[in-house]
This record gives sequence, C-alpha cells and structure tokens, in this order.
Amino acid sequence: MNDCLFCKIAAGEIPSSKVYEDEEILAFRDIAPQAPVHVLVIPKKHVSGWYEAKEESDAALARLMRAAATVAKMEGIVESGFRVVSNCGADAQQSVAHLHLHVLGGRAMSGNMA
Ligand code: DGP
Repeated sequence: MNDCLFCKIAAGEIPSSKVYEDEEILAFRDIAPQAPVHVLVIPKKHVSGWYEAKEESDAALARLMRAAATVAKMEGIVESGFRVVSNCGADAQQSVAHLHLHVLGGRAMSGNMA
C-alpha cells in the first residue's frame, strides 16, 4: 500500500530502529514508547487488521506471534514478563492501519487488559 506508514518503514523508505527482521517480518522500536521496551512487530506485506487477514495467512500470523516472543527474548524481558497487544479499529485506538503487535515490557503493567 503506497500511503501506508508501516509499509514505508518495511520498505526502508522511512527509517526505524530495527530490532528483528526476517523475510516476512520486521520489528522496530515504537516512536512513542509506553514502556522501557516497546517494539512493534509487523508483517512486511500489507494487511490492515486481523479482520482482513485471510485463512491462508494463518501460518504467517503464527510466525508473527513467534517473532513477538523472539523479540521479548532478545530484549531480555521473558523472565520479568511482557505483554503483547494488538489494537483493532477505532475503539481500540488503532492509529496505523497495518496489522501490528506491540511488545511491551521492562516495567510492571497495570491491570490485565486496558
Ligand atoms: P496503534 O495505535 O496500535 O495503531 O499503534 C501504532 C503505533 O505506531 C503507536 O504506538 C506509535 C507508532 N508509530 C507511529 N508512527 C511511527 C513512526 O513513524 N515510527 C515508529 N517507529 N513508530 C511509529
């Protein structure tokens, strides 16, 4: 998608602080971190949200979750604990319409969900 911010980051057109990369996934630091560790994990191929993802993408989505766990390991927050969040749509405050996981850690989170 030409006008998608995260597609531009995935393509290297907009710089990012890269944490992890493979053929289909990029992980980079959030520009407005909400925790000492705040990394975004995205598929390089554009998908706007979970509701748009097709069944044939199930294996790729599982790899996205696996990459989030890999990032947590790389960032040293497996022992202390971490949270994986994916906002979908307006009520969830999704601001970038490109599927992404937030990996948050390095401090105690408040509450279970919101
Ligand atoms: P969400 O609100 O769930 O759609 O998360 C989008 C996140 O993207 C938000 O936490 C801020 C982050 N973000 C927005 N623009 C940029 C950018 O240009 N670079 C980086 N690294 N992160 C960005």
